[in-house]
Amino acid sequence: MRSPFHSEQEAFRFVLLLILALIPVVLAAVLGPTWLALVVLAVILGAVAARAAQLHMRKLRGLELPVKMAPPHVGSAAERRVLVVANDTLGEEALLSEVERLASVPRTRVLLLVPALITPGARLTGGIDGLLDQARVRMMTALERVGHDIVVAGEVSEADPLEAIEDTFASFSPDEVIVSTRWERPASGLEPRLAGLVRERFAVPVRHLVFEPGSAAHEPDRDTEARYRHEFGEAAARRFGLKALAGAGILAAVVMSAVAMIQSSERQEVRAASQAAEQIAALPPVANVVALSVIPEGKRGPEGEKHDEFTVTEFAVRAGQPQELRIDNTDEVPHSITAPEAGVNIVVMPGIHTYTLLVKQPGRFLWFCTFRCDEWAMEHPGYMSGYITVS
Ligand SMILES: [Cu+2]
Repeated sequence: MRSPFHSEQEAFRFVLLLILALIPVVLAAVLGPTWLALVVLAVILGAVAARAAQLHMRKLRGLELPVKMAPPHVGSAAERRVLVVANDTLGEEALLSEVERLASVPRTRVLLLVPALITPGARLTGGIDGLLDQARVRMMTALERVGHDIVVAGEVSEADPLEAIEDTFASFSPDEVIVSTRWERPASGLEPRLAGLVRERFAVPVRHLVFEPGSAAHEPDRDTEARYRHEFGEAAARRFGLKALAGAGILAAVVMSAVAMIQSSERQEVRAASQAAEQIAALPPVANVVALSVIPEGKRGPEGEKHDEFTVTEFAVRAGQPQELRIDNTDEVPHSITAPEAGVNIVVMPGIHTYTLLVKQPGRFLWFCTFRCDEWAMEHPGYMSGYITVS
């Protein structure tokens, strides 16, 4: 795997940009809802992908001119090294005799490079072995036919043709490159524009030889070369552009469905909350008025003696909502409903009167009568004591 960066500085700049790009995502995640962070992340990823795609399409269209590589001459001054790049044209008699002719020149070494032309699909599905074998068979057949083992060597590469050529510049240092293709690119074969790409990248003479079945070598003129470059570059850029568009569409769909899911789950939470509120609202309303009596010696205690009582000692009210109590105090003296923690102190005068019970905070509060009446009853809920439950 080649490093995508050309220098340390470039890698550093990439890391810096990555951190800068993540800041808005983190901010959105901290300050806003989850979907916002997702949208920000998607926008940033989209921008990065769009820029990368733009650069890649420039490269495919050939607008990006790489720095030319000029390999040093290797071997004695008189030695000449020729790199022949071919794949689908290897069976052509005209190409083989051309290789033979080159190899017959004294002090000339020929390297036959056969890129296996592995498609991205084959790389993904692991079907590269078949393509490698095919390239190897073509190479072996050609070498056998040429026969000069001493001066002609062969090499099969599974890398992209241009990268494979670059690799041989490091190992073989050719003084000249010959790229052999057909006039039109077959389904699996070298692209005719490869010669132009090699010429652009490497500062050595590059010959483009075109072989068609049964005919001699042809060299396309400048106009044809330019057409190759344009047609294939445009076609590749268009294909890549379509794929990038499809990818962007898929990404957008994924993000949108994720946002929709998050929003709908948030909506469900809101709905659940409002349903709970409705359920509370739908509870039977607390009676407008609670009627009760105070009866001296009205209720027998567990020990058998009669005690003073409130006929209702459990009060359920809503926080902040006043509750009317209609109390018939049949005693001759006042009693009280006193709950200090709830801030309640209702003095219940003899006779029938209406009082208001109001508690602001929720909780369960003990109340008792503060008038000295029946001391036992004052300490026992259900008699002169009880609870106010506030919801
Ligand atoms: Cu009392």
